[in-house]
Amino acid sequence: MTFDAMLLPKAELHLHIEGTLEPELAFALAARNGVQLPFASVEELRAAYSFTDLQSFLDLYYACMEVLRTREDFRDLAAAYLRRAAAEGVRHAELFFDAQAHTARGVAFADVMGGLQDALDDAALLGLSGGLILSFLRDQPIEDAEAVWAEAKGHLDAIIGVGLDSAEVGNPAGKFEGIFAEARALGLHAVAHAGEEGGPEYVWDALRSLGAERIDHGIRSLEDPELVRHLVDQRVPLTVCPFSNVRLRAVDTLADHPLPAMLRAGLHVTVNSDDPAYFGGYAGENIEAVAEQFALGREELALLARNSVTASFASEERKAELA
Ligand code: ES4
Ligand code: ZN
Repeated sequence: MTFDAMLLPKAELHLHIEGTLEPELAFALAARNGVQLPFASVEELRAAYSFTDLQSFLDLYYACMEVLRTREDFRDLAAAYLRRAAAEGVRHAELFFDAQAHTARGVAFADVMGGLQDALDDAALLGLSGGLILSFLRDQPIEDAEAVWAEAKGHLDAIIGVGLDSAEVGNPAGKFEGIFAEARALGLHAVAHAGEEGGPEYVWDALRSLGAERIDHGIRSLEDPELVRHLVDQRVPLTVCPFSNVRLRAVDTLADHPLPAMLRAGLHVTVNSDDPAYFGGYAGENIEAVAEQFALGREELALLARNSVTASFASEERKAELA
């Protein structure tokens, strides 16, 4: 029997929970909430999953979020994701959520958090651990981030960290420095998307301005040898998302993906799914595809799985269980 890369026990560290909204669930929630999607059918929506860059994806991603309105919606969304993840060997999942995208539409922060936490609590009964990372939208006014952050401080026990996402180029991290400093002082972890479409200077910016402990994507880090040295020396994990990079045209094809070069450079790389409903696969499919594309052996796959656990924010006890 061949080794099944898909089922490798692992941690998922780069997953936007809103990016797990499958078209079928989007239409079910639209009907439940009396919301109109700008597509006539599941097939028509799926046919729109053809992106030219990050922004073309984000436009659809934010449009589909309109169907998420109640605590129950967020619970159902996360429950569906966690069920699927568990079936693919995910034992620990850290979920980004874009609170600003919901509060801006009049959805209560407590309903977003509460629904996601309900699903994580249920998943814990099945042996799947995890946590929530409050992600700020780097292309939106800092005042919106501050308003969400003020609310989040009333729910610190339910958040493991803060993150930064959305349109990267032209939106440097600096304006979020104050929030991230405060979050870190309160004991939260800090991560940031960088080096996805933007160059290595965005990775330096995330490290220096935000104190980011992990870099989400970071694929363009290889363009700066000094940065690579720094990331290797400091063992900064990079949460790489192969399908995402192909679908958003950050790389031409999977064969052109820098994952093997990143591994050869000694970077602490993990493989993740980003927005799996939109990009063609979950963590298991991403791992399986790179395993096949780059003929990764058992040792390299075991390294990727081990990296995902060591780069996670699970407790040391939990990491030992997952090792
Ligand atoms: C995202 Cl792929 C990606 N990049 C940046 N921000 C995002 N939010 C959701 N998916
Ligand atoms: Zn992402």
